[in-house]
Amino acid sequence: MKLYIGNKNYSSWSMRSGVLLAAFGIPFDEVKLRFDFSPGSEWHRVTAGVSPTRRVPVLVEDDGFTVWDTLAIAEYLADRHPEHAIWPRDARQRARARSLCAEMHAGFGRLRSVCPMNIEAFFLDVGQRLWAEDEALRADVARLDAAWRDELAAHGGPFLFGAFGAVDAYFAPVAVRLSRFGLPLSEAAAAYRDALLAHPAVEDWIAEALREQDFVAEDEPYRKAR
Ligand SMILES: N[C@@H](CCC(=O)N[C@@H](CS)C(=O)NCC(=O)O)C(=O)O
Repeated sequence: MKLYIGNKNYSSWSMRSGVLLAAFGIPFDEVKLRFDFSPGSEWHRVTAGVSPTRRVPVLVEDDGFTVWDTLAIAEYLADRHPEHAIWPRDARQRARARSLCAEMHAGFGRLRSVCPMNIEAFFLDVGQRLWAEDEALRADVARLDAAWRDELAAHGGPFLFGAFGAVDAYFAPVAVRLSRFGLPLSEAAAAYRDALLAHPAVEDWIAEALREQDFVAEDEPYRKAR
């Protein structure tokens, strides 16, 4: 099985699937494609052959079977690996974990657009300015904080439903955004953000992102160069 991903420094969607596979020790080969959207690039050549949406991540089985959406990848891995509690075993908790993943998948638009994932860079001044000026950003973070607090209080942490699962892999890139932009959180949510950043699969992803030392202008609203 292969997982095609983008730059680890920038690709929040790739991080969700990559961290999930690594956290559960599911074997796979990683194929990293640089975010280079210029005509004729390797990105265009390879994604055209494997990804119906030309986006990453995309999971490709050895027989060519393809799954091209992170929620579907989580479900597929859970189906293929029932030995792993990728979703909570309890039906009600599982429904809530899936609701949170769906909310992350489709929501938090302001946080995602003004605080893009950029693992190697800290934008604390930008974060402070945005926090003061941007009501929609504050609303996104307030909702995130409340959602996290509810599950942490119900299940006792350190992850949302106790042990690390798909929903936590889903929020790992958000933990990076919150920390890189220094956005304020409640004590409980901050502890969860830190637990996410300290999970070995997340730490490994971050370490590899730091080794990339790349600069993709399209993903850099706040820097002109590295
Ligand atoms: N809904 C998709 C979103 C994937 C996505 O937007 N991936 C970005 C990288 S983080 C991408 O491939 N962008 C390239 C492009 O838009 O051409 C998923 O869940 O995987």
